[in-house]
Amino acid sequence: MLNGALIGCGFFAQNQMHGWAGIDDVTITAVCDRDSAKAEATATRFGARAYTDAAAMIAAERLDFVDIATTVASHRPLVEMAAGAGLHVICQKPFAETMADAHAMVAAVDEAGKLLMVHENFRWQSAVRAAIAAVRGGAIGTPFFGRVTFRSGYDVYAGQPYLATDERFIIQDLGIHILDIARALLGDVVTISATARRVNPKIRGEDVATMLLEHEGGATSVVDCSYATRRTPETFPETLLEIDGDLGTLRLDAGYRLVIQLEGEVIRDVAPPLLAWAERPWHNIQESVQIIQQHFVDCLREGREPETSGRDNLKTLALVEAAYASARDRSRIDVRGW
Ligand code: NAD
Ligand code: 89Y
Repeated sequence: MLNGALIGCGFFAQNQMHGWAGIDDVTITAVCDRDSAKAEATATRFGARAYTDAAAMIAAERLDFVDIATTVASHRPLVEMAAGAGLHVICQKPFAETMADAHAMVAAVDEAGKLLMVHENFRWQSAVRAAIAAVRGGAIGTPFFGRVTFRSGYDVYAGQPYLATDERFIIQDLGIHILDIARALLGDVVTISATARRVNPKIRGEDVATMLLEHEGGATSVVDCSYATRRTPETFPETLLEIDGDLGTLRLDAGYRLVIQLEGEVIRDVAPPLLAWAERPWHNIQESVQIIQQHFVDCLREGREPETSGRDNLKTLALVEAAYASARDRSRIDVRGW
């Protein structure tokens, strides 16, 4: 049995707790939030002990890992604290506010000889996973072009009010996932250029971003994100895909419809299951939470690095940082060595 503890009992952490409840051989024995009401509510809901101080919780509990579900500013101190206590770590995205913080966290957990996984869950959504498996399995030959797109007018600010007030919005919050999917499909990135703008006058950061990526294998992709797109049907929170290969094309269309065209056309329904605790339209994301957490447990058991490890996530985070720099300077940025 693995003993874990959750740090941060806010909006998204509830999904993580449900996810853990669905995984065998893991118990979340304790939860912690600086806000005692949130800690108590989550502890009561899921049957754990409540704390308001992460250091006190780590000292008092016998833990194998911590699952950090706080917003980005607290990630580095919490990851370093957990590493210092010799624990395995999962940390929510965005992993860090700077590349220096991200590298420091990877080094701290490495020095402790423990596993560090970033909760970069979009590439683990079952529909996206089906597309990744097909592309990696050679279903359309060698890919030379990709479009990875997320356009929505869904009110994300209601559940996550900080998204309306933070200086950075869509690239750091959502684009990070979509860039990560582009990497998962087409490989690591050499250069990126981006434009970004704010359409909704009521928020502080950018809510539209369009990014052009050159991948190591020679493919080009367009990664485009918007929370200012009003359309019917509303596709939140689906990521749509179009990948051209030298043998054929693959699309992940709205409604979780996977289309592979070679001589003929194969259409598969890859809609995610509605888990007992999940709610539409979030069920797609909620299922991926359980899948990525199961992946972490499998990696711990088998002694291997998670696909979405801290080290791997440095490459996704570099794209986020470079996208902001490119949009600001109107430049094209080589991210190798970031
Ligand atoms: P939230 O503000 O609702 O919850 C964060 C909680 O952490 C708060 O209750 C806060 O009191 C607590 N906290 C902060 N610092 C702490 C500390 N040092 N010790 C103890 N508690 C602390 O935020 P949220 O919307 O749940 O988002 C949390 C993270 O999850 C963000 O980084 C966000 O980007 C991410 N998120 C990920 C997904 C996904 O699909 N992967 C979806 C939504 C949000
Ligand atoms: O915070 C974001 C995430 O990670 O997935 C969707 C989201 O909740 C809003 O953009």
